[in-house]
Amino acid sequence: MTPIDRRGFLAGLATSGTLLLTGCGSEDPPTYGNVLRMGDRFTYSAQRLLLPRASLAREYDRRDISSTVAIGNTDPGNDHLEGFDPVWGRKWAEQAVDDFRDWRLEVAGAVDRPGLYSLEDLRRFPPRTQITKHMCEEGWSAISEWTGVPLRAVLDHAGTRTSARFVNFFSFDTNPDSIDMIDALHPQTILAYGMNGQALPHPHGAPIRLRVERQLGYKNVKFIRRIEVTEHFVDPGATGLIQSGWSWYTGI
Ligand SMILES: Nc1nc2c(c(=O)[nH]1)N[C@H]1C(S)=C(S)[C@@H](COP(=O)(O)O)O[C@H]1N2
Ligand SMILES: [Mo]
Repeated sequence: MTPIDRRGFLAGLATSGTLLLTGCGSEDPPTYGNVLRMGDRFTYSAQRLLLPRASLAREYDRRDISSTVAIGNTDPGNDHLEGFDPVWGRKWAEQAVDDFRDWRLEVAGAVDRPGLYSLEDLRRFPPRTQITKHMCEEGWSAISEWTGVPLRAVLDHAGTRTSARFVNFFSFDTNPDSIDMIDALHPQTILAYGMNGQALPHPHGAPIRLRVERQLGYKNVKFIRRIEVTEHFVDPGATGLIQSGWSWYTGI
């Protein structure tokens, strides 16, 4: 389909259903305009039109939990691995020694109360536990139990402005990424500090990782140190995944 056909197709879907399409541009992913990113627009528009905004990813039973081998950059403190950041990688290694007692999550940007949160602070929010299937773009999947604080609670606490549209995540390795407010406020979107009943293991993203259950594996940023709320889409640059051809929106 050409982009024009897609637009017609989506408009058709919208008017035949209960949804009203108010403007063709309103559901464009922020990466729209880059010819390599045409597919993003289709997935994003289709999902944003067809799925209720708070539709939940499937949750499983304890007996479904599979043993998961951590993949990706499993050790941000290892300077031989791809994705090593000389400043933040060393900091991560230092903080890991005493179970991240000195770690603080920085929350900044379009918020009225920017601040720093310790793991203890995050554990004081009402937690959410969910057993979900992680689906890696490379083809494997694994079911695990994740416990953490709903991202929404932290965004509320920090006084996120109504003008905010994106939440950007920065990790201790070079893996910046972002999600839109619909995913950020989704009830299953959590900053996980626990996995399968234990503290989040180092290779799986300690001290905290994002769980964004309606997107593919690589959107689940591990080893988070900073969150920045923005009113506009920010391309994270050379180390961001979209520059190397990965879709920004990978709804499943
Ligand atoms: N910071 C960071 N987050 C990351 C990655 C990474 O290399 N660095 N890899 C991603 C990919 S491709 C996947 S599939 C999952 C893997 O999570 P796991 O190691 O817990 O299985 O983490 C994602 N989050
Ligand atoms: Mo992945």
